Amino acid sequence: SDLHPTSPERSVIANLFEWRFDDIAEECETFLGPYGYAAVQVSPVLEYAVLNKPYYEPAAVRPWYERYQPVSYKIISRSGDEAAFTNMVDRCNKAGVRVIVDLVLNHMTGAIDGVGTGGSTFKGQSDKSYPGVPYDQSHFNSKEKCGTSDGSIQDYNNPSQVRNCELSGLHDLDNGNEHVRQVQSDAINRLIDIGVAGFRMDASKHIWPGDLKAIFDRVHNLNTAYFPENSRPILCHEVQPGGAVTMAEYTPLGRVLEFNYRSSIVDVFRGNNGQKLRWLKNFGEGWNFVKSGDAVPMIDNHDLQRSDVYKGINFRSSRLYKLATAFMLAWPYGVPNVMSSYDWPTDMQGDTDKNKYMGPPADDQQNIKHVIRKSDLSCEAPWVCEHRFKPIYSMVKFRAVAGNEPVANWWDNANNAIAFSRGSKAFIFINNEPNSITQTFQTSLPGGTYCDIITGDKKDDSCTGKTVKVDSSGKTTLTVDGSKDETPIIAIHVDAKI
Ligand code: LAG
Ligand code: CA
Repeated sequence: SDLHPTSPERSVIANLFEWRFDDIAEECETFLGPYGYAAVQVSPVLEYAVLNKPYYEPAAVRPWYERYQPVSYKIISRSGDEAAFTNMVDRCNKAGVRVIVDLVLNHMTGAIDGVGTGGSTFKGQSDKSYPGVPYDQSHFNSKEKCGTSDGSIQDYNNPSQVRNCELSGLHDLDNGNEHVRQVQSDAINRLIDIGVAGFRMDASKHIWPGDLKAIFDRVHNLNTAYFPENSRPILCHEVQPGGAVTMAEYTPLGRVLEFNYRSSIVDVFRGNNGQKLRWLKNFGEGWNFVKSGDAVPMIDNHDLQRSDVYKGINFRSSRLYKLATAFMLAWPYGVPNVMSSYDWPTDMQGDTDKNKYMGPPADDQQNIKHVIRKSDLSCEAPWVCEHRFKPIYSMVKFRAVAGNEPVANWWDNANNAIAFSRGSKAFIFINNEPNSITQTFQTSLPGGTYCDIITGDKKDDSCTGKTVKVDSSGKTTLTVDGSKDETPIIAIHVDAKI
């Protein structure tokens, strides 16, 4: 994929939400690289407000969302300082894993005064003053320019409000201002020169596409210590659905996170409104999603796992999460983003989790705790490490082996069981029915014995899980029990032939 031009078979992003830089570096070397991930997404790295007290909660725990309130463009965060960041980027690149940084250009803090993670003071309440950049009032969109009574976005059908007014009370930068463009492109260039490959563009919907273009027109090519000459950064724009602003306005500027893909996957796998897996046959552009080459599909992200705690599909519904992610990874569409989370104790009041603000696992000084990896490859709670779930990392490999091969041999039971091949390289059978199904399939794979990558690994000439026999005509008979199997999938590929 274009995500990884030098190893195009790699096409999956692991989103290590709130991880420390030193842990990410180790993860690149010991897991993401060896298991074939293309890139790691890193939480915002530029200085942001230290929020000691979440708005309704006197607890000492710092909320994750402070990272979305920038204070300056120095590289310093709860994940580590500039030296730790630079070290991580170097080690990840050398492990073949590209680094994508979550980048907040739309706004600074809300209406508070305080200190940032790097010690920069700021005044967002009395004034709009961020001396660490520096920014003053003149660099922000005024209430007059925004045009609403309180300066916040009130009408999502009005594109000017969406771009020029405040999102959740966060002071809205004028990205058309020359100084703003200059300091933002300078900050991006520092990240690029360190060796970053691209950005998850926070709140792109709230920035005029022309301003984003002007800023990125000033941005360097990627660092040639790691990337081919003339490589440009990959951008993954966040354009949430709803209102007048569309994803299509941003696809000329890079990829977009496909929110419609995600909501459709949730409906299909949860069976909402009678939806069925068999409808996935033409999933992707056939469902009016953006073009595959413009898309970053996902099942979950840090916002959705908090807003749709039990309605969405995430680690709290881990069986469904594995099924849906396995489908996403098997299906040739876009460059998928796999969320990797930490757990927190939810406190549901109706559909709302009162504890959704809770930041990452931290010690008494609020330093983020290290991730502890166990010998079975899982992580010690509360780190969840979805990207290390067996079916998920196995399907990352499946996707790499399948390469650009098209979907073939589609089969469905007219309901919630499906199967398909990727050319003659790989084959998957997913049974999301509450019962067992035995079926003979054409796989188009060469005859032989294969290791089912969901339950096992190929070790020398044997398999630690189920084996699958494919006859000389490419046929195989498989049983998957949707009521019993831990992950009701069988998946095989030519690299797992024994
Ligand atoms: C995003 N994408 O467009 C992020 O994915 C999302 O996580 C960010 O919101 C949002 N845009 C702004 O970058 C998060 C929290 C908000 C939080 C905000 C800033 O979901 O709840 O707002 O980050 O920290 C918080 C309070 C608000 C308050 C605001 C300003 O929750 O109640 O109005 O701060 O003080
Ligand atoms: Ca804006």
